[in-house]
Amino acid sequence: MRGRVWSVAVLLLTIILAQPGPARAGSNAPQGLDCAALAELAITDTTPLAATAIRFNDSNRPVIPTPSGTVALPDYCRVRAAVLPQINFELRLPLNDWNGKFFMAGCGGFCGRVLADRPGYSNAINVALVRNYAAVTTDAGHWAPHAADGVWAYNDRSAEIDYSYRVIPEVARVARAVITAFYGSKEQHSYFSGCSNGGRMGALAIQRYPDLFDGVLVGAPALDWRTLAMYSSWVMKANMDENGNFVFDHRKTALLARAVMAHCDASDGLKDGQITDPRQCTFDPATLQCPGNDDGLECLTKTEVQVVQKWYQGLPDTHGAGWSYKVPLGSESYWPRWLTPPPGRPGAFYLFGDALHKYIIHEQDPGPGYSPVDMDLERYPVELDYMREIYRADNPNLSAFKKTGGKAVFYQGWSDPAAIPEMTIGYYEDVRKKMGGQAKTNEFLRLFMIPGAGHCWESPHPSPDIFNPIEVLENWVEHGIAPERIDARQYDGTGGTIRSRPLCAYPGVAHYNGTGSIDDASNFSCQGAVQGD
Ligand SMILES: [Ca+2]
Repeated sequence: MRGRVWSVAVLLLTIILAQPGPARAGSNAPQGLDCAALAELAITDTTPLAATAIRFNDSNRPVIPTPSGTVALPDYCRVRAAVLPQINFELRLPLNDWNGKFFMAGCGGFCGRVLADRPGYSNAINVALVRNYAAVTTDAGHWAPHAADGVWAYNDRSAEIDYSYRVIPEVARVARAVITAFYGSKEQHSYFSGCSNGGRMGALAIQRYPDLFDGVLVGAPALDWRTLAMYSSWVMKANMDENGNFVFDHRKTALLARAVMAHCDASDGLKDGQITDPRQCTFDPATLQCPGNDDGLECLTKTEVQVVQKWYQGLPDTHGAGWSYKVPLGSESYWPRWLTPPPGRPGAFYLFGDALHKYIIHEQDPGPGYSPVDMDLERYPVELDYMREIYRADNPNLSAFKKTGGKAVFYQGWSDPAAIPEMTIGYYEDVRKKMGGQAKTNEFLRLFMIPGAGHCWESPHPSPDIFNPIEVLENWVEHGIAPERIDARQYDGTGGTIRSRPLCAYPGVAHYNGTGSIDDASNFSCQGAVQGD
């Protein structure tokens, strides 16, 4: 139903090879090639495919955790290949009961691995496969030992372009060709889903390739790698002493988290261990300062107070470029992983920032001898403009996507110290302005802010954040049910629900109706949504 490029070679081979095969079990069986025969497909700019039928029995069938509980993985045809020059992907095609739909996953961080199975990770595709999607995931054009590695991009413009955007239409093109060859028909609906860099890919998909997908899920998007490079430099410098050592003791994050929650919890009108919108609260860490020159785990030193004050105040806009991104209040419990690592550990955000600065965000990469702390934040970083244009996914003009009937659901944790909430909200505000106001934006794009949630796959968080985004998007695309609120749950670790709470289409927020349990979403309504413009 969408415009797409078809390889003549595929169609010819499909006609030649699509002899009637042995009857397959199950309903809605594929009408095209056998799985193994997919290896013979010739597709433009694609290395030969490897195709294997993966069948399970009752004793070895994997069970996949999903937001709706655990579900058994269906038998599938596994297709692996590379689009030239080296974009690797894995496509999984249900052997029976294909739902007639196509799902593509984006990849997190700087990608570099094909991670079809990793539970909860946005690169993984089993969450779609168990819904009988034909589902594909990719490494975005390079191999890397981990998602924070950037060496692959060292003065390699081709790899950088593949990683940024070329991967999206190319993998979709080849996956669609294989799907059509296998099932004997095109898909009826198509979806893209990603978080972090995968969210950036989703945003880029609706900006650059508006007719590629019917529905797109965009989680905590890394919309602008230049801003995140500057932000990483700034949070790192703010936390360093003159000898280059980190100042803030990671063991004090719990103390700080408790103090912020105690101070800000009621700012939303409900003392419930959640901060609905951190912008409604200000907190001065000096209230935790140790007396005199004391130090101890139950108070902050003067220099630690200064670090946290800088982080909460935000990256100074010393050059008029409009950056004032802050480390969000309420994100403290995630800091040891991202910003305040234990001794000997680098901190995930510093790892990403380091690779960004060395290999990814400069037109001429400075390489391994450079560090984020070498960046001069007092002047406009003209040297980052060139690569910014290659990576950025912040174009608010979504007219073409809206015109095709496409739908997009954005989601973002309010306590995400990596993909900063204000960057996502800032982009949403730009879209709302460009697209003619709230009502017109609501017709095709909605943003859901998640109180208490950190970055993407760190879920579950200690707050109601469990929902099934695919289901939300399916309902909108296929049944015209636009999401006004999403009732999210918080699990107790054994499958039971501790509490539920609505997530509201931004700028709406969950408001307690005044009666009944505050742990039950049905006692809340979404309020504060802007009407009209
Ligand atoms: Ca509260």
